[in-house]
Order: sequence, then C-alpha cells, then structure tokens
Amino acid sequence: MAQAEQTLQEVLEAFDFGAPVVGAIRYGCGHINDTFVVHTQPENTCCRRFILQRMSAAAFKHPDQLMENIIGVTEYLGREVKSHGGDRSREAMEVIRPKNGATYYTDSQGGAWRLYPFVEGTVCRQTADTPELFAASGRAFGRFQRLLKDYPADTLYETIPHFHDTEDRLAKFKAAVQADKLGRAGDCRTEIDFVLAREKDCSVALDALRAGRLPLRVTHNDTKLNNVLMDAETGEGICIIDLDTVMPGLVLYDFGDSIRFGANHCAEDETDLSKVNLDVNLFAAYTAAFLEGTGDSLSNEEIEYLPWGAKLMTLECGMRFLTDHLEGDSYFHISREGQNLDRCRTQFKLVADMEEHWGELEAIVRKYLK
Ligand code: ADP
Ligand code: GN1
Ligand code: MG
Repeated sequence: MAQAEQTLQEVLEAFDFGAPVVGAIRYGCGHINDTFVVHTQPENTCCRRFILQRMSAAAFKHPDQLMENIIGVTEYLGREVKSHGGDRSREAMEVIRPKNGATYYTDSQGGAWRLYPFVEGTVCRQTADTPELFAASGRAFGRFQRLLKDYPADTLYETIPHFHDTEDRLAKFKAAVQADKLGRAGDCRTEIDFVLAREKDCSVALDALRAGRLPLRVTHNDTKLNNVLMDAETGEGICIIDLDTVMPGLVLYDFGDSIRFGANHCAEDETDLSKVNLDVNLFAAYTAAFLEGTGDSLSNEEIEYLPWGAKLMTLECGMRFLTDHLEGDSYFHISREGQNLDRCRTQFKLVADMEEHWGELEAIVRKYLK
C-alpha cells in the first residue's frame, strides 16, 4: 500500500466533514499531488464529497506559504465572483481548514494535507475533443487572469522558484545529462540533441521580460485542460483548480501551457508519435476564447508573443520530463517505466510541428492586435 493510503485514517480524523465518512479513494489524473475523493453520508441528504490532497513534498518545499497563497487567491476570487453575481461555491475554490485551525494538516510522517469541497455538477476532461470544449477552457483561463489583474502580486510566495524560468530549466537539464546518474542518457541522444539545438530559444521570453517589453502579471502557470472544471450541462469552464503555482509570471505561460496540453488529439504519454500532431484549428479556437476571457487587458506585444508561449512551454515541459527521466522519476508520478521519456517525446514532436506551422500561428494571433 502506498504511504499516502497508510496515513489516510489519521488524516480523515483531523478534519470535520460534518457527517460520517463512508470512503476515500484515489482520484484524478494529476502528476504531482496525491488526490483522494472523500464520500460522506449526511443524515437527511445525499452523499457529500470532498477533495483531500497530500501536497507533493518533492514539488513544494513550503506548504505553509503555498496554502497562504491559495487562501489569499481563493478568497479574492470568491469576492470577485460574488460581485459579478456568480455562484461562489462553484466558481472559486474554497479551503476547508483542519480541526486544529491551521491551513493544512501535517500527519505523523510529515505529509501535508489539505481539503476542498468537491465542485459538483462538473466534469474534468483529459483531451479537447471539440474546438468548443477547448474554447470553453480558454475563456475560463483568460477570465481567471483578468479577475486577478489587480491582485497584489508582491504578496504571493514563489512556491516553486524559477518555475517557468526556461534558462534555469535548461541549466538543470544539462546538469542531469552531465550527471547521468542512472546511465539513461545514451538512449536519449536524439532528445538531448533536440534541446541543444534550441538553446537560444530558451531566452526569448526572458529577454523580452528583461527588456521591459512584457509585463509580469499574476498567472496560474499550470493551465492544463484538466485543471479547469467544466459545467456538466453547459460545457462552460467554471472553476479553475490546481492553484499551487499561482505566482507572478508572463501571460504567455498560461496561454502556452494550455496549447501544449490541449491543442492536439492524444495523451501526453502517447507512444505512437504519428498520432501526435499540433491541431492549428484548436490553436485558433483557443486563441479567440482566451483573448475573449482576458478582455482588453493585454498589450499588443503580449499578443504577438503568444506563439512563443506555446513553443516555450512545450519545449520546457519536454525538458522537465526528460530531466526527471534521467534523474530517476522523482518529480512526476509515473505508472510505468519510461513514461517520462514518452511524455518528453510527445512534447518535442509538438515543438517540431509548431516550428513547421509557425507562420500560421503568427497570422492567427496577429488578427487580434489592436
Ligand atoms: P495535481 O497538482 O496533482 O494535478 P489537482 O489539484 O489538479 O492535482 O487535482 C487532481 C484532479 O482532482 C483534478 O484534475 C480534478 O480531476 C480533481 N479535482 C481537484 N480539485 C477538485 C475539486 N475541488 N472538485 C472536483 N474535482 C477536483
Ligand atoms: C504537472 O499538477 P499537474 O499534473 O496539473 C506540473 C506542470 C506540468 C504538468 C505536465 C506543479 O501539472 O508544471 O506542466 O504536470 N505541475 C507542477 O503534465 O510541476
Ligand atoms: Mg492538476
């Protein structure tokens, strides 16, 4: 039994669920945290569900700071949603504190656990089957960005330092290749050379930031399709989840990470690379919807850099998967040997596709310049 399961009983007792707990099982497809759905049975109503998560110790060194960020952001979003006449319980996450009043519970093994209400009447998608669905996620992430536009960014802790610092990711990747502690680098020569041929790209967004051409904003930084809950009836994206990496960043990070994950028709770990193709129509649908969500808050330069967001987030994520493969899969959860290398290969195939369609991607975003 995995360690998280072993301590589950202790953790369940640390929270007040308001009704007897009837079960807790693993849930979702996240790569980072250990997520459980908890079922409770109130006396006179139907089952109430909760999301209980053990935060990843490999990813997050300071759960106290992480939770302070999340409480600040969810309370702010809650007020924004209410002031726009929305339903706070469905459109913004809410942290439920443990009985001891802290923001999370530390178990006897040192694991850090938090609790959220389960947002009912929603679905979480793993692939963008239709342009409409993908567009709905884009509107939701764009709106998220706009709602947080006046959030005091300097109060946010950097939960993972250098998270989208692609130059730093490149340096860490090179160190992993150099150390080659498991002797895996020999089998990854093609992928290693793919990165080395694109070293200069890793500085494109950071150079623009340093030159003052792109502003820092409050960004989500992990805008995969499965980090937005869609209304089960209407298909609209209603609640943005997985707020662990809400930090100051560039808007192109949020745009790009969504494209990386969703603008194709395969799983992130697909092994048949002939099936892995960038869908330019999905790119176009997402662009229109994301920019509808952000309203008129973006500058022309931010819009012009959006294709770079797609390419950089995909290249960076591929590098991260490969680094983890070389280092022994200690960061991203895997369910089979070689899965991080497979994930890396899909990302690099998508980068190559983006390069091939670069002119089309630029033409799509150019339509939105003011
Ligand atoms: P990870 O960082 O590991 O990706 P997430 O916070 O994204 O963890 O949660 C994993 C999955 O759990 C999500 O993709 C989603 O399916 C589900 N989930 C998370 N929070 C909620 C919630 N409040 N209501 C319903 N489902 C949720
Ligand atoms: C992780 O937490 P999750 O599964 O939504 C990762 C992202 C990667 C993604 C790749 C905190 O996202 O940065 O892009 O996997 N999150 C963290 O699928 O590292
Ligand atoms: Mg997630």
